[in-house]
Amino acid sequence: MTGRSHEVMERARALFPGGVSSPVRAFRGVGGEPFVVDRGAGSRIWDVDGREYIDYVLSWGPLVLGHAPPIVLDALEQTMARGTSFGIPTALEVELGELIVARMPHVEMLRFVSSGTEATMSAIRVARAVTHRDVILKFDGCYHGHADSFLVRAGSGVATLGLPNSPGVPDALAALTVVAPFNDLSSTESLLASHDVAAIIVEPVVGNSGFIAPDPAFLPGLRALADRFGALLIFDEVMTGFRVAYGGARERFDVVPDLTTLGKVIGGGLPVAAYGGRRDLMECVAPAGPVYQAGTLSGNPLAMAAGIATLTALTPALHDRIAARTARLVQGLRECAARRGIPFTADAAGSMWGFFFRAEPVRSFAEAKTSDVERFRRFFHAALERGVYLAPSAFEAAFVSAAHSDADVDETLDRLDAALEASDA
Ligand code: KE4
Repeated sequence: MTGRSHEVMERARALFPGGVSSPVRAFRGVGGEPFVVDRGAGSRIWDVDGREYIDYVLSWGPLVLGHAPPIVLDALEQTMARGTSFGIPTALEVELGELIVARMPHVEMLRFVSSGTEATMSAIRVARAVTHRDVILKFDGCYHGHADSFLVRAGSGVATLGLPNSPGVPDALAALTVVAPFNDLSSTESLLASHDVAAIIVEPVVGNSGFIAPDPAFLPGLRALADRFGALLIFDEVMTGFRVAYGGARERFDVVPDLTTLGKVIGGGLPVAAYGGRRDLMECVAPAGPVYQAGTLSGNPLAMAAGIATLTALTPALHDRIAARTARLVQGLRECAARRGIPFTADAAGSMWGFFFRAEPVRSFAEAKTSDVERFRRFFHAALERGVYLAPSAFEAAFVSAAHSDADVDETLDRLDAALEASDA
């Protein structure tokens, strides 16, 4: 990057590790220097040098209505005039909680927190407390935030940076996390038979190894195995919630987890996440029960207002419209790659999608890693040069918003077709 973006990043690198507030933003997975964003509106973002992009990262998932939707801005304006934080119960928390439970009735009770990491770390604390077991079972390439127990063969930025685990996580703690390949029920069963597992935690559709869909038998199989071995089943829906279906993965796959974690969309771009599920489990959380978890800004009124506005606007009809556009984009990309004879596989679930430069479909992180990551890097930059912003990593999912029009999809397909040609070896 040149111009003002470069100037700002020079200063940022002196202030922040890698010049960023979160590792995946640093373009380490694709090379080069990130642009500095100036503003967003609808499906578009502009960098500080005035370049415009059609955005398919959407703040890594939260912006299901697109950038700066008027309904959210109005809600924020009205709310902030009454104060920005209280640390006292507000009716806004109840309103957002009721909107979530109405769409996800298996979430009988929930607690708001401020990040997906807080949600997942709290969910496994509940699971360990109620089962009196310590071991957590996760899947290779899944990312559940940066709490110590999850930084074991994780996806997202951990995979992007090639960090198999993270220094600073005590071996004794890492040993309490066992890892199976996604879509592999046999390995999962073996681990459950040889460890007292408190909980299985899974991204029902993996968005942190690139996009990987579950085999039809996988999630029902996890439910049956969890029941058989006395472990809880946790759906980490921080990314899939309100994206893979109007009611999330539980609705799409008809499998009911014991606990669910949410984030991203439920805050509409402000810091909101939540964990919840069976009432008997959640009533173990302080102050109702002994499992302690707390947060100064949990249930923050501004964040609640943004979430209420977002979920209120996201009707079943709007969800279906975004999902249809996502499917058209993915099919169009498949056709572009096929016309050019490029090994390419792409998939979508609702408004979440992804692709790999590999001929065969991807069913696990190990398979994702055999895709042509170098080709992805060239394609990413060719797309960026043509005004399409994709996730700067081969191991991330992409998203579509209500603000992406049919014309945006047509324009995107033209630009990405040109990027495929330009990025040919
Ligand atoms: P946060 O702590 O970043 O709010 O949420 C952690 C998390 C938990 N579970 C799932 C399934 C997630 O996808 C995430 C966070 N996702 C990444 C991107 N894949 C956030 C982007 C980043 O790390 O900067």
